[in-house]
Amino acid sequence: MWRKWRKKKIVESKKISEELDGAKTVAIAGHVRPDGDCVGSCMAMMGYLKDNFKQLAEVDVYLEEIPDCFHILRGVDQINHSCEEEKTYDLFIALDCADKARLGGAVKYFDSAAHTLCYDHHISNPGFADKNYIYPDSSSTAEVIYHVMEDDKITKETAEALYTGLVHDTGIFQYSCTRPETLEIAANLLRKGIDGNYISDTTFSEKTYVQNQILGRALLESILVLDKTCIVSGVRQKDMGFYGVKATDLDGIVSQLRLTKGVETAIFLHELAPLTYKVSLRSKSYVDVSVIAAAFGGGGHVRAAGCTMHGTFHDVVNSLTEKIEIQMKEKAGA
Ligand SMILES: [Mn+2]
Repeated sequence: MWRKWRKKKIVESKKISEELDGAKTVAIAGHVRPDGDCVGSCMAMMGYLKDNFKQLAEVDVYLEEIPDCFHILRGVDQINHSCEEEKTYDLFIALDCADKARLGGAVKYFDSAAHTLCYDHHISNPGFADKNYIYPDSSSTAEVIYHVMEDDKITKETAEALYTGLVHDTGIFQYSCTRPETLEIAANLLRKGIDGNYISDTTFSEKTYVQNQILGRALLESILVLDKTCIVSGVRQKDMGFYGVKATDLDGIVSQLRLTKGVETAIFLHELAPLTYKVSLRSKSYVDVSVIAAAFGGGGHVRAAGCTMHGTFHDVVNSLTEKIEIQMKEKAGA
């Protein structure tokens, strides 16, 4: 079933107005540890539905705690961070979520909803909803859902949320997932009168003092392996305690590592617990890190992916570099 949906071109996906199908109550949720695309897409969808479909009695968003920088977006104060309440919805919309388990606590509303929809751009998404619109070539879920909205019904506030999603998943339109369509959408959103620079600076570029400190520490302690084509660094729990940083303060470190000249792949390990690491992987031009992350139970995109691994720092790095080396040898032999 999902394959049929997946094959559809984005221009052929129905507008969201046609998907509501008499629904009166809608729940929207993204993935655990929400990022800019996840928060932006959820806020944009909520805003668009509330602004244009007065017949909807309830439009509720469920997300875990969000980073402070996203508090500039309209509607974030209405996000439900708890999934305690027993409610059933006519329609559940999953956004930017590659698998059902990553919905976190909101999965119970997904399971009990009369109908479910999924909009996403993760290549690893198996299509877990009744209807799935998954476009791995899209830069972001914000890009996917822009196409199911009517441009003239997008308010300035919804445009700000969509733009945030684009900015975060493209690294301010720098990553290779940025395509002509992405910039066309960004242009349309800027025409709504939004302040694109302000959104990029406050939600993406700016770092707190401790974020810069931990970034500096990670860069200082990085090592080059695989004939200097792979850069590796990590942050241990005791370092996080020393600098007083949270997990979200580590966002962006792996991207900075990736920018090292001569490097194809960047590996960043965040120690979650003794012998347990959250692994972030990035590549520049040919290593498919989504395959490597998937081999260790994770997922993501061709140039950006992640997983959780167990073992010592060196064991984890060795397991990862072994897989990277296989791909590099294949490339060299090709
Ligand atoms: Mn995304």
